[in-house]
Amino acid sequence: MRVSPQGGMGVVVEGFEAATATAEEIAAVTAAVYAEKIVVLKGQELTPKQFLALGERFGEPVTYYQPMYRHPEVPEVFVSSNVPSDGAQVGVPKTGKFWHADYQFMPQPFAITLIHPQVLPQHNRGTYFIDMSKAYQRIGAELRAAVAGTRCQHSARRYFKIRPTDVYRPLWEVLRDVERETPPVTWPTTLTHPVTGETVLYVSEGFTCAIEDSEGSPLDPELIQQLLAASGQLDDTFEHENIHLQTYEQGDLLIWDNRSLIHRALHTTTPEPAVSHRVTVLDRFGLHA
Ligand code: 7UC
Ligand code: FE
Repeated sequence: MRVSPQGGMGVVVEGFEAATATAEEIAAVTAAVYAEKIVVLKGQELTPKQFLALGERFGEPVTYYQPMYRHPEVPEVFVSSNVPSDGAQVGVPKTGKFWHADYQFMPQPFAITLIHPQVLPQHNRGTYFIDMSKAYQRIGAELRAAVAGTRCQHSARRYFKIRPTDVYRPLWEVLRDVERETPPVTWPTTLTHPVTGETVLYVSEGFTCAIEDSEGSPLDPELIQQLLAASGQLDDTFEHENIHLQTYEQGDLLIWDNRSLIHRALHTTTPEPAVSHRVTVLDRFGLHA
């Protein structure tokens, strides 16, 4: 197993064999996920079952709460796909096209996300990332002071995808069900990462819906906009210094630290097929120290 830095953020691992990886190799990859935030395992060719088995070595896999995203044979595998199989849609097309951390709106956000693209379009498929611990260092002393002791609320409501079973339902009922099933969760605006000890600005354009002071009184939502702008999330040119674009080659398997990083999918706009599989795991720590 050879580990080398890639440009910008993260490391590339060559010679990793998922089926025979030793405990020492898994520990080294896990340590790299926390320290370097992104690990790209090259040359992987894993069935959904093998992919899940690899995920299990990094933590406890969590099955996505909405059935429409689940792989028909291996429900722990989340499928992003625009390719029908035997005429039926499998998974959901164009997922995650907004800045977020996975399950940020849930009581137990994932520690680590693994993505294994299956069918890669020729053009414009990738994932943008922002390291929110680096972003926190760069937002400036004034904003750091403004968020000290505050907490944010996060909700799935803005990017909740209409399900096939929602067709012809009144929108208010769908919205009511979203609030019942996934009521907003509250996290400190800055988290202490339980492994690295870094301070992470835990705010995203996709899910963060309110900010409050230490007593729970609402603060001006403009503060959220300032945090989004200062961290690079409102830059629609994607040229902000905080933004890292990760592109994929066939056989890449990406593992990232879902506490430190927010991400945003870059989906091809060409009519080409695109499929990727995802496994998400909890580790033995909470979201924050
Ligand atoms: O369809 C999607 O973009 C899924 C998104 C709302 N959630 C991803 C997650 O794991 O939090
Ligand atoms: Fe995501």
